[in-house]
Amino acid sequence: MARHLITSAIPYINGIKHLGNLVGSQLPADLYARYLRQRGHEVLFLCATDEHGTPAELAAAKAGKPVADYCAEMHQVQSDIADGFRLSFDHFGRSSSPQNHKLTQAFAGRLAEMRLIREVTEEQVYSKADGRFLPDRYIEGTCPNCGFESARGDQCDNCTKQLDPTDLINPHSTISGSTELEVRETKHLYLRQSELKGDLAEWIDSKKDWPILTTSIAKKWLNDGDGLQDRGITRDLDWGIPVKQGDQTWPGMEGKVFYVWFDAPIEYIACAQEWEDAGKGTDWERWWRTDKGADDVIYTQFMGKDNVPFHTLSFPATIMGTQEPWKLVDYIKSFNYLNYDGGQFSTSRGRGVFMDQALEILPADYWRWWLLSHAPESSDAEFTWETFQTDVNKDLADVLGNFVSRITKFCRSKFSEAIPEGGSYSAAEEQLVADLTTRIRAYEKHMDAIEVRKAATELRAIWVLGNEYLQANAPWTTFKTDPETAAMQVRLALNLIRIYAVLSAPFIPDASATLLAAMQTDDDNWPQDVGSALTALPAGHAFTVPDNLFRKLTDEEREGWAERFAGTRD
Ligand code: B3M
Ligand code: ZN
Repeated sequence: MARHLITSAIPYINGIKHLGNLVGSQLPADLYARYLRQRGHEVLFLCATDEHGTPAELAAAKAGKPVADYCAEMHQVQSDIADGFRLSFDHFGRSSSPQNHKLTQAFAGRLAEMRLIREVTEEQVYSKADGRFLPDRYIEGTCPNCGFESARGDQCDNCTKQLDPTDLINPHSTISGSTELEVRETKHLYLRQSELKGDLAEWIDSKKDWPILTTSIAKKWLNDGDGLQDRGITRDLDWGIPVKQGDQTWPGMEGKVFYVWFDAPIEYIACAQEWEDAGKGTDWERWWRTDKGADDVIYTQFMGKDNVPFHTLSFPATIMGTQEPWKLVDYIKSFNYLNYDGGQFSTSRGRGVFMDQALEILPADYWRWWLLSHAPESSDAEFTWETFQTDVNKDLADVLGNFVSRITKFCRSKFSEAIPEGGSYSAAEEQLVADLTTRIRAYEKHMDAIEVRKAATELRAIWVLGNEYLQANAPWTTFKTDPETAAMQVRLALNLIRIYAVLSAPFIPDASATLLAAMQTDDDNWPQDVGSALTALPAGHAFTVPDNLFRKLTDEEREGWAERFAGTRD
């Protein structure tokens, strides 16, 4: 058994995330965490809200609230929605926590000690109309790299290039829209990450098993020439982690805060401290310090592709630069984008389905199944209401749901609400055991490798095996001439429900719990040996017929939803 540290990219505090965000980090991370726990591993699964920087300030201003209040409220909102989607974080922290303040300041202090921080008098864009500097998202313009017209001051969303506000062509203030901008001097701290280029290149090169999406983005910016240029880690903003060391000021840095992308990944570490301080666990350093036992931790990060440069270059540079025994990530699972009905999900335009709205219209499992089985791994994927309706109806209602309802109802009507005795297996059952074994081993292999779509395909095929078995062996027909054999077939199929509940739990945890409850068992042991797993529920074991597991989505619903989510969010 191993110890697995899992983190999902921490969502910005500035509003409720859409389904594209969800499937790009939190949801697959949850799938993996649930699976590893089921397989008996020790798991620490952490996520948090990313509360600093311009996204937080801008959203709070729009909501007309003090930014601290806004963040506290939105943290609760995001936390409740995460619960709604059954995201099984061991802790859902906050990057604005006192733990992260202290740790971020300590990292900066240590990096300065290692001579990896330099002070730079730099030119920043100042807006006269707004009476302030315009860092990061306070400014937008055309990307000098790809020509995208809405590139932000810190990164282009289209080509993922990290930018400085002064790089933008035809920039404007996102506060006032003003284009009356001028360049003024201000002093900032820079992380000398270029010094670490050799170490980073060697480290990334050693990661032969990483997804190509991850390494290609990392290498692109590593070798791009300016991809690894020294970057400012401080900002002229009010809200954030003050640039100082505890009570001590950092000369020349009065009134400045750390850049959100400096403190956000450090929150992965601080979150473990928060987890311990909240009384949910002990010894957080055992997960994060290689001198305190974390050398045998396997650390996996989940994120969308736009976050890859920060996790393959900037954050590792922060960690390596300290020359302290912090745990580095072992595997980075990154995702492409999920598009929405012929375009992009858009938070600013309210286009697409947002997490709260999704839960208003359907329970979590419907979304979890569809999103995970369409995870944008090898390329971008697209959500359409047609495919959502078709796939959910087919996979969940026709295949899994139908199997369960057919066999439980049949048993109730012809035998009783208890597992019947029946005779011994014939060739068809032996074949089914063999087929299930092959497919379950393949499912495990894909889950171990975090091949989300392949795992979903295999799970669906495992469900199909049960239906095909019932179809071919038709206990309802057998029953007329050979009730003994029919009883054996039913016993096997009812046991298969328990196995389905166990295997499906990482994808559809609520349905899984419903099935175990219906089968009146808390035996959630993984089917290591399929033959014996099919005897877990003995003859005479009582069960109940579960309510309809999944309902079918109607054409009227589909049309209504397509219309409702086409435009701006209400
Ligand atoms: N908050 C960006 C995002 O939500 C950012 C991730 C931080 S991970 C340390 O996509
Ligand atoms: Zn670009």
